[in-house]
Amino acid sequence: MKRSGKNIKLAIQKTGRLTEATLQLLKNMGIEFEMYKDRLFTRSKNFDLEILWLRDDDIPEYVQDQVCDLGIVGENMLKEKGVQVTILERLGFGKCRLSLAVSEKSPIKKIKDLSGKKIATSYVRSLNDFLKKENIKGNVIGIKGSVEIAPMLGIADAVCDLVSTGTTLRTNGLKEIATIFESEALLIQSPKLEKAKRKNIENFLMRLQASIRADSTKYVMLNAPRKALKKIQSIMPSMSSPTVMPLANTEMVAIHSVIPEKILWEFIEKLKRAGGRDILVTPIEQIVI
Ligand code: PRT
Ligand code: ZN
Repeated sequence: MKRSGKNIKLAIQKTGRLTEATLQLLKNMGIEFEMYKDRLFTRSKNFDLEILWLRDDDIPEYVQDQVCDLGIVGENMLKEKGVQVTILERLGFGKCRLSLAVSEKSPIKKIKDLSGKKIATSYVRSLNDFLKKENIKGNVIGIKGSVEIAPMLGIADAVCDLVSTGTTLRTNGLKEIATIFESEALLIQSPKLEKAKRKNIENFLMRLQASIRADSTKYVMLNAPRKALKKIQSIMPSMSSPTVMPLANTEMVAIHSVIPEKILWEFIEKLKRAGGRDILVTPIEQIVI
């Protein structure tokens, strides 16, 4: 594919917790590229796009400094680096929270008790911002990796780290006392974007949003007695306008609708109670609005 000035550079995590979901998202967007083992950057075969494979820590600055036009990175990393970039989309994966935790036996119960205490973290900026906002004078100890063992080693009274399932904290005899912020993966854009790239980014974003929308919804089809139609329409989520079609049996109708995945089972139970039957649920590939 011929490259032009509209070619966009996207930074993604090379290997880590965001990589698999990021690659799945690009695949759902129909963007094809070769996977190399020792890759630094890859060109898409069917979209004006170059992918740069980076450590997640480097992505915010690369996007801020226009080395890359776009990046996919955790909100936690963005906050920690304090960069100036534009958030284009929240991506719904890589969800976690930055939390404060102490040993289960610790006398520290609430954030005010952290005054004068040693807190180990690799999120020094985020923790300092939080302590300042809460007007607490803590002693922040910056360490890289394995923060959760700091209290056991006697080098800190508390830790500030990312948590998703909470297993790591529990395994190390720690309990959360406060959440500093919640985080998920974001699509970010360089603050100064070359004009020639704008249209291409619009197309990229349209595909991405269509994939995200489709990912969180299902297509539901069912048959129901015509007399149950009013009741069934009343239980449809407000944003969906169902398609209603006659059937050979004139007392029955077929109803099709797009339903948010998170309410799917609750919705199916209601449908059945209202007289719906032969309920089919299928995935949706894209929703372009
Ligand atoms: O090599 P590179 O620098 O690119 O990767 P990395 O090792 O620094 O980052 P990585 O791959 O661990 O995480 C990338 C991003 O995933 C983070 O910046 C977050 O946005 C997101 N994320 C989501 C998480 C977690 N969940 C998570 N649980 N990042 C880290 N963790 C760690 C946490 O630090 C702790 O050690 O997992 C442990 C806790 O997990 P639970 O499930 O036991 O609570
Ligand atoms: Zn990292």
